[in-house]
Amino acid sequence: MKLLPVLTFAAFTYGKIIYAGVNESGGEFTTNHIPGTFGVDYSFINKSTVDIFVDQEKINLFRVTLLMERMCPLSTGLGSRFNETYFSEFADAINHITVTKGAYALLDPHNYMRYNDPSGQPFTGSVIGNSSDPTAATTQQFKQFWTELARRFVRNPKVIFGINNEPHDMPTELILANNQAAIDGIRSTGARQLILAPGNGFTGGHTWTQITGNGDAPSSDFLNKLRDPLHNTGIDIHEYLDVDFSGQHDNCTQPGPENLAAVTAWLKENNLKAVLSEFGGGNNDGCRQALDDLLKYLAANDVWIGWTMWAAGPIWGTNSPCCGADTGSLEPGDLDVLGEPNAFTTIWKPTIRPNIPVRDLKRSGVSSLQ
Ligand SMILES: *[C@@H]1O[C@H](CO)[C@@H](O)[C@H](O)[C@H]1NC(C)=O
Ligand SMILES: *[C@@H]1O[C@H](CO)[C@@H](O)[C@H](O)[C@H]1NC(C)=O
Ligand SMILES: *[C@@H]1O[C@H](CO)[C@@H](O)[C@H](O)[C@H]1NC(C)=O
Ligand SMILES: *[C@@H]1O[C@H](CO)[C@@H](O)[C@H](O)[C@H]1NC(C)=O
Ligand SMILES: CC(=O)N[C@H]1CO[C@H](CO)[C@@H](O)[C@@H]1O
Repeated sequence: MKLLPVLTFAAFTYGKIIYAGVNESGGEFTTNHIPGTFGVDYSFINKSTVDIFVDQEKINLFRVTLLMERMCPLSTGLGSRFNETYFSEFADAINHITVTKGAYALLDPHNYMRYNDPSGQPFTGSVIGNSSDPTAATTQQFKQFWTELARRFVRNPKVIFGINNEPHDMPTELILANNQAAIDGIRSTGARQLILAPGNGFTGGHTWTQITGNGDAPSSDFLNKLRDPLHNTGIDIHEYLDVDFSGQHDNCTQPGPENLAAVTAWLKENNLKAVLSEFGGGNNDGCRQALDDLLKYLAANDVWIGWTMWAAGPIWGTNSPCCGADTGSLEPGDLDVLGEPNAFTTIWKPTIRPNIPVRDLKRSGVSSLQ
């Protein structure tokens, strides 16, 4: 992909990142203890943290994780019957972000498009819609789940519906079918908000146009076939910068811009937009440079409308959500495992903060692609 050096009409929309923020991870923690105890096994946000990010960092988007086995207990299965306790804890977090603070919240069922055994995520649990697996939740049940979740937020313009976190190792046709069912369910409620749809291969940007898993078709073959009557659905992409794209190594050896070139071209060809809803890098100069390159690339290509970095969250403690022990989380005030300042100080402040387009960010109105 080459940027045209000439001034065209497109040049005026150059750099239109309208969402910037952080993952709030915790609602999905301790997957071997379901339902678990709020505040111990899982928790959604620390409200003070959200306040810091909105008031001081001026971001406008939080991606908030939930676990579908907690929202829909196994005893009643995936669908429209919610655990009202878990829902109210989740809704309290979403309302703090959206109503109290006026930011946008990306609802993220953190389930890898699987349901019934999250204990060994990302690999356990039946693939949703696997008709050869009698214990699998059906695509129809997934639609009922999304219909119910959307119904409960239909009057909140500041939510964004993230269909699911990181599908992988399943037929790409089935990801399309499950995504379409979710879109149909959401729109059946009258909800008009932005929807983000994931692809295969952990929704990785670098493999978007390639076969992943054991011969699963490229996401690019199918994800351009989604139908949304409101034309308010975008693509949800993840991209880490370490050797195997896992976000588990200290060093950034993957060039973000080159690795995203093919998906960027595909988005342009198909007139689609995308949000990079997970990315990260470690606490070293190489990663700080690589992260800066990545965010500048997103800003320079107007098919990218937003990003959320992985991850803040109230119960990471000294753990590193990403990229080496000395990285730590993005939760302000927490330390890393060495007792040193975490990524909020060492990575966010020097590298991410200067890339937040504070004046361009969307602050009001129904979540949308522009
Ligand atoms: C929430 O964040 C604030 C500000 O960083 C901190 O003082 C407080 O201890 C945190 N609360 C919990 C329960 O982690
Ligand atoms: C609902 O969630 C609460 C809070 O996690 C939990 O205590 C309760 O056992 C759950 N109920 C069911 C049926 O899973
Ligand atoms: C679907 O279920 C069958 C039977 O359990 C299993 O062999 C197959 O691997 C499953 N497919 C996927 C994509 O998980
Ligand atoms: C990471 O990069 C540093 C600095 O270039 C280097 O010294 C170190 O060996 C690298 N670590 C790994 C695991 O490659
Ligand atoms: C790269 C990274 O940190 N990924 C994490 C995403 O979040 C889940 C838990 O929700 C972790 O298991 C992953 O390691």
